[in-house]
Amino acid sequence: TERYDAIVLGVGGMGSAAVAHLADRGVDVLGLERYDVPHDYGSSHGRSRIFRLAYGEDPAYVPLLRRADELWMELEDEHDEQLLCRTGSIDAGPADSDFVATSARSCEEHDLEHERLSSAELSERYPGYELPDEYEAVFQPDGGFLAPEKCIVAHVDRAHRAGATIRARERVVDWTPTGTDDGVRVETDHDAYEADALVVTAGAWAARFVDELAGVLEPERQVVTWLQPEEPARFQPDRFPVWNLETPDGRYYGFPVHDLPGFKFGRYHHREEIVDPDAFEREPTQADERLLREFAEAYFPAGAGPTMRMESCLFTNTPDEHFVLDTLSDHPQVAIGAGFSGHGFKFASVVGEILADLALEGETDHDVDMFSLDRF
Ligand code: PYC
Repeated sequence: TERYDAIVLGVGGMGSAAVAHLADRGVDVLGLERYDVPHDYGSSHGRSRIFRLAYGEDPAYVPLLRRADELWMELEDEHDEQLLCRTGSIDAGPADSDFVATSARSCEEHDLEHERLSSAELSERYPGYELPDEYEAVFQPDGGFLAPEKCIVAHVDRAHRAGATIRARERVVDWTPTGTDDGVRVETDHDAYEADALVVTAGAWAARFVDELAGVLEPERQVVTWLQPEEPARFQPDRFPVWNLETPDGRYYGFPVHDLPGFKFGRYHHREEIVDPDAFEREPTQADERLLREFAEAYFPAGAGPTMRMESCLFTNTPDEHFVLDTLSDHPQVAIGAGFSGHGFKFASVVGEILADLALEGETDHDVDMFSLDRF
């Protein structure tokens, strides 16, 4: 049986960062991935993920976002390829929008540069936006989008350079503790391994490996579309900040044209379909397309040209939509990064750092109290 200091179960957005941080600290680490590295079956594909510091979910995320930003910049410098494109970020909605108010509060409490714009001011500056007159926006200049597949490749490169072993197309069947607070044995469909510590970053599959997450995590089907704008110049990265938009019909989000034809957007919690990650309708349907097109025609009419592409992916939601970053109370040699609830990718760089802390020290200097497993 091969022996390692640490094993990381799942090498997607979060797992690749955890493997890189562990390897960088001189740890002999094995990363196990059931699919390819990177792959399209989970939550880290689709060419773009929003990065934003003004945080409408909760201002408590801002310190983690600042550290995530620093770590993305370090990774980008050493990888020599752009990972984060800074377009600025917009959070917009009706004047009574909680999301916009919390986004503004996160800027004020954490001293982030920002501007409040009326709908008319927003359209004048960024003409792709044609929101209702009474809508209001928060603009924060440091936001933008990450290229998720490139981020995974960059973390994997860093991990390899630091001596990590990563095996793709090897499915973990089960793990067992070998001691109360030290040691694990991991069985795969190819082999068995032992290690001092285990990090579980299995995305929508996490509850299969951690009983404490069963009944907490809900995998959800998500669909995004790319429409070819009628006015392409308005949807380029230098003229079209990434956005989250609260409407009476839910929250939507989107990106400028990047890497593929069309401008990409989706509805947060799309059609609210809780699914089995191994058995769901991956292929987008006409009903998916209708929902998204109706939105674009109402709020981004200059963007609502022909469909170029659609894709599905998975969210893994917790009941409060905050993450799980913790060790298991019965087995502190096991660290968990799970339940990112559709807004996690931007944090992957700092999540890797936190999971390495938890796996090696059992604790972290980052404030992760709100992500504890025992809150459920
Ligand atoms: O974090 O902005 C975000 C986001 C939008 C859709 C999913 N996540």
